[in-house]
Amino acid sequence: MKLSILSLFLIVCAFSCTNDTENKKPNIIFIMADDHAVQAISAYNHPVSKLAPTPNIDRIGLEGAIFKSNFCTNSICGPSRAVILTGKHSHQNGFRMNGDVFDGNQQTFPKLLQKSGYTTAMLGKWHLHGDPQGFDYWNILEDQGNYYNPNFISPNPKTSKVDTTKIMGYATDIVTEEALSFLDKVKNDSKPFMMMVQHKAPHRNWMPALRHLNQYDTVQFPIPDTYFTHHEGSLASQQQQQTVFEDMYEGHDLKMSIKKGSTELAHNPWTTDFDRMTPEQRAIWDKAYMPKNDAFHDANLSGKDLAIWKLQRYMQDYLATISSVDEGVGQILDFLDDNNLAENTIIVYTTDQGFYLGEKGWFDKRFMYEESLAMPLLIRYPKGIKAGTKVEALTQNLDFAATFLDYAGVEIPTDIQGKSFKPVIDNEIQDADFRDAVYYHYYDYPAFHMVKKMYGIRTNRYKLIHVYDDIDQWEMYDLQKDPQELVNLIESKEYDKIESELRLRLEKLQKDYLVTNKEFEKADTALIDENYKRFKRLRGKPTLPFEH
Ligand code: SGN
Ligand code: CA
Repeated sequence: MKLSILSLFLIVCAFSCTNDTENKKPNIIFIMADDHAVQAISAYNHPVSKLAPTPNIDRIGLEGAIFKSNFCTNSICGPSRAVILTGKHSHQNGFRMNGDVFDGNQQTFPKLLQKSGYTTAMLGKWHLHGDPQGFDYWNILEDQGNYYNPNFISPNPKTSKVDTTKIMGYATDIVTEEALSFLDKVKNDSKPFMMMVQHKAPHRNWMPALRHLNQYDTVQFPIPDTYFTHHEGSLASQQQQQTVFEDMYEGHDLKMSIKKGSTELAHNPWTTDFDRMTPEQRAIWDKAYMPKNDAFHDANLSGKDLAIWKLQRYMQDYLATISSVDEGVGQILDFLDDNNLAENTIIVYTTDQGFYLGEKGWFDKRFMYEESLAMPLLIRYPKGIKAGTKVEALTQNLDFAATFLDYAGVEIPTDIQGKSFKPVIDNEIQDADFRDAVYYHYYDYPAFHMVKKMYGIRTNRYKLIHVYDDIDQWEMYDLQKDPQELVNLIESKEYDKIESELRLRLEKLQKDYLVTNKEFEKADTALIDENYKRFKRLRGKPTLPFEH
């Protein structure tokens, strides 16, 4: 009798405990890198990533879902982050460009999750100029963040003030350690958690961790077909300042030395990134870069060879910064496995927008072309997503907030403009029926890289863009026939009908998203001229510029 009472007790306990975990809302881990191109994640199979694989990030997609057509609404850092937090387009959340200040009092998905019982954390790059709200814990990189020995800002538990602390080490590793220590704190809690882990890497000026300084020295990356394009159909493309071989700073970006045998950096308008290193860190850095910089001086390159050398140096550094991000993702996945958390945790890997890895000759983002419009998105949730799922639906960063709320069983407020893509994953909606077109608007002109203001629409086959500031030009592309977006079809009679349909659909999208005329304000002409000159000056005189 004694035994059976005990067994009954154990059975009831086992049942209620299992039940408890089963009913527990999913934890959410949102990992976001900065400027991590789709081309540089091996799960997407691009030739570049085959030479620099990301096995841990890939695991998320292979064991869960990989999104093939995920796009941002405004290809720039702060604005993308604001869209993600609010589920609203830039003109609705008020953060249109990097210099804006995010109104932290507005509704965000972390606040809604926190209110519904989640423990929330925000770690790493924030870049919204204002303290994070809606988080139980936060520790953010100051402004853009630095790769070496970065400053972090966090609330002081004793006073109501915030503290800025310099933390010694490498930014990506520190953010990963912060994430692991938060997980350790909450791993046994009955409350679910939502943690945002936001890396600085692989943002400009691409400074790898000391252990990765020579990782890709011997790898030659493919040169994109469009590296030397003249941008025939696009005035905005002709007037940008983000061409690898013309606009990179030779010291700051390319880590070139002034001459053979010297460790002094070539042109570097601000030295902060290197000045933050300790003498020991700098010595390791110089030991790694000096032989390759000396070899460059010996080679005496010019013209196209020099332009190609610059691309290789850019790729080697950019991809090496991703190695530490991938290692960090691996550590988080291991932690989930070791602590029995994997099953009930939604883990997301994405970035704030796409990036150019030499396509069209460029680095940076901002344009509405595929490389910067597309955002990688990989999600694993063993309980709710079948391994090997591929999503072709036109999803957006605009949808993240609604999707997370949906998975958490929290009501999605009606003013959120994005849509949950959970029904697509659950096969309740077919990919093609989720969304027929995405809306885009970029405002940050005349800022860094001088990319003009533009808005537009992308369907699964076509793209229509209106560049509207000091130039007024429409561009249209057939992505099926011209995936590299080199032939502007706006004057083509053959496409007249499609163009009219796209214009109508664009107007309808603007109406639905509550876009008003005040969104199309132009920049001050004097400032435009001044900034063209200012950014060229900042760049310095590149080694042997050439006509191509
Ligand atoms: C810095 C970079 C730019 C970059 C912006 C915005 N210059 O100003 O190249 O476009 O950030 O990037 S740097 O020389 O300081 O690196 S964003 O991702 O934060 O929007
Ligand atoms: Ca970015």
